[in-house]
This record gives sequence, structure tokens and C-alpha cells, in this order.
Amino acid sequence: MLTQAQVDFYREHGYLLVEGMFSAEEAAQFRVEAHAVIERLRSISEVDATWTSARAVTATKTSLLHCHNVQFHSALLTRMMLDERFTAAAAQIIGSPNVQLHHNKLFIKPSEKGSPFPMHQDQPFFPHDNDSMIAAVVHFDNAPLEKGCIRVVDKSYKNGPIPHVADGGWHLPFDQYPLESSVACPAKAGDVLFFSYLTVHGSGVNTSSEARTTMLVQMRDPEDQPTIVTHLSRGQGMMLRGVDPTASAGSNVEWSLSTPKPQSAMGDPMGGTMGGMGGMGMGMGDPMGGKPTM
Ligand SMILES: O=C(O)CCC(=O)C(=O)O
Repeated sequence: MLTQAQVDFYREHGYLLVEGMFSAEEAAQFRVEAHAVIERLRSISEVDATWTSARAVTATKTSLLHCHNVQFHSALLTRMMLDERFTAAAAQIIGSPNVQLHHNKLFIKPSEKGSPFPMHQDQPFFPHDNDSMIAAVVHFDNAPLEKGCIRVVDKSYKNGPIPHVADGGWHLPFDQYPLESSVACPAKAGDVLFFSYLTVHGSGVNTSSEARTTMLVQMRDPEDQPTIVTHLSRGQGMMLRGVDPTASAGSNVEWSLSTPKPQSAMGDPMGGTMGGMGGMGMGMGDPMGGKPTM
């Protein structure tokens, strides 16, 4: 359970770092599992997910290893998403007893050359009517500044959606949103960083001698409907806590997965179904230069 002071901090700032939600031992187990998942995937396909626009942030050739829809790869990491400590905090932040999975992704930022994320909001990738969507980043190892920890723009979620640049990865203009002007959120193994999908965020290059390993879980109130049908993925709609009062979980996803190219009234900025290719979340013609990291 979060304290009232933690909930108040989140409501004011649009983000909250919860220290020690998982123990160092638990985080170490998650880390081993995460690296094994990525190694298995790497043996069969390309797992780099660096945004094309990240190339503008650094001259170094960087890489970012990823896996989407982790629940299809590891029971341990599925249990982590269902852990009461995690879901109770998510429920308090979302402001609903019910917490529904949208999607998740493992990221390994390799040592010395782990890719940055240009500043952006997550909202343009999967807008919802009531903006209940949050991200929770579970840290499997320490993420100090030099490892490219996540950075946020304080209180930015209060301004609502901001127009993004579509070129090379749906990001905010570099001159108006330089990484350096945001608040760095260094974290320890086992800490969890929560933020709204309207919070402007990004992260720097991992220049340290160790990989940065995280799992990001995107969650919503099941009563908060997607504004457009987009960014669908296998497992979307799974209940992590409570119930789905609308009894409609996953109906869009089931329809989409049996349909080659879903269309929404406003087009499909994410290029349709995520997760169709080996469970890695490859969209078709997505705006991130073929790098489906969202
Ligand atoms: O893991 C990071 O450093 C940032 C991830 C991120 O911004 C995202 O996936 O939207």
C-alpha cells in the first residue's frame, strides 16, 4: 500500500518512485529471468528496438534489447505483474480497484552503448478517453544516472496531450524538450517508478559498465475505453487486479488478431496489431521507423 503522502506526490507531479517495492533478492531473480528471455529471443530473431530518432540524441552507435508481451515468455515475470504489492500501488495511482494490463516490455540497455529514449508522452501511441493509463517501471538492477535512468518532466501531465514529431519515432522537439532539463529518476534494484501516460519522459544513454534491466508495465482502469482502436497486442485486457466491470476485456484484441489489418476511424497511427510476430510486438508500418518499442 502507498501512503497518502505518496499518492499526493503522484497527483501533484505525475510520477512516483516507490523504493524497495521488491527486495534486492527478488530483483536479482527477475534480472536473471529477463536476460534469459532476451537470450532465447536473440537466438531466433533481431531484438534491437532503438528508436530511429535516438540516433539524433547521440553520435554513438547504441542498442536496446527488448521483449514485448513478457507473460508469454516467463511465469516468474507474470507473477511479478500480479504481485499484490505492485497491483495495490497501481490501483491507488489509477484510482480504481480494478487494474487491467495494456501491454508490457522488457528492456535491456547494454553497457557502454545502451540506447536513449527521446522525450515523449505515451498518450499519442494509445489514447484513452479518461487518461487512466500509467506505466510502472520495475528496476531489476540499479539504474543510476550514468546507466540512462528514466527522466521525467515534473507536472507535465497536467498540460494534457502535446503535439509530437512523427519523424523517426513520435517524440517531442529536441530543442524544446532536451533530456538534460528534465528530472532524473535514479533507482535501485527493486524500486518501481510509476508515471502517467501524459507525463513527458525519456532516458539517456547507458554509458556505464553494466547493463540496465527494466520491465515496463502499462496499465489502465478497465472502464477507460481506448479513444481509437490501435496498439493492440496479445494478452491485452488481462486483469491484474479486481474485475472488468464492462465484461469486454480483450474483445478488440480478439477481433484484431483474426483480422489482417484493423482500421479505426482515425486511421491507425501504430500500424495495427502489436505482438503478431513472435510475440515481440512488431507493428506494421509503425511510426517508430520499424522499431516497435511502445
Ligand atoms: O526505459 C526507458 O528508458 C524509457 C522507456 C520509455 O520511455 C517508453 O517505453 O515509453
